[in-house]
Amino acid sequence: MERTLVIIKPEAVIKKLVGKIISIYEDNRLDIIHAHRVLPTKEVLEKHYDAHKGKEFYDSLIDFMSSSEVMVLILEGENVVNIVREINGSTNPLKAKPGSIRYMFGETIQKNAVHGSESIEIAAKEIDIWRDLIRFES
Ligand code: YYY
Ligand code: MG
Repeated sequence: MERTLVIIKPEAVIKKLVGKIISIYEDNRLDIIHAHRVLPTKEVLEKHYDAHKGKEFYDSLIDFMSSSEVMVLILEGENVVNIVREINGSTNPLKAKPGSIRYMFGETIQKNAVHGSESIEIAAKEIDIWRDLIRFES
């Protein structure tokens, strides 16, 4: 069954939006097969955001994502990668569709509430990158 990695980002955890965000995924019939709250290490974040290394927002992004605990989720379901990207909405909350998580809860392009993997292949890589930190074994 297809899987994806979701990260509920630091500002959304601080604002106690974890329950609301998880409910939105469940209301869309997706299965949360793992959830783990953790302070991300820079080592894991540097692997996770490797594709953005060198971009002007990269250092600030790594600092922000390691500033406070996140909730890491693994979701499972048919077409879950695309469904989650759709539910999350555009990267920039100002451009996200009404009803999407980033529209409702995003503050800025950096503090945009959630991360969702971009493809099935990237999801598998990201799950491996986070595996030890979130104690996910299967
Ligand atoms: O996959 P997605 O999260 O929607 O966007 P990406 O283009 O992969 O960027 C990853 C991450 O980087 C984004 O969620 C916030 C941050 N970011 C930023 O802080 N400033 C930008 N101009 C672009 C992206
Ligand atoms: Mg991305």
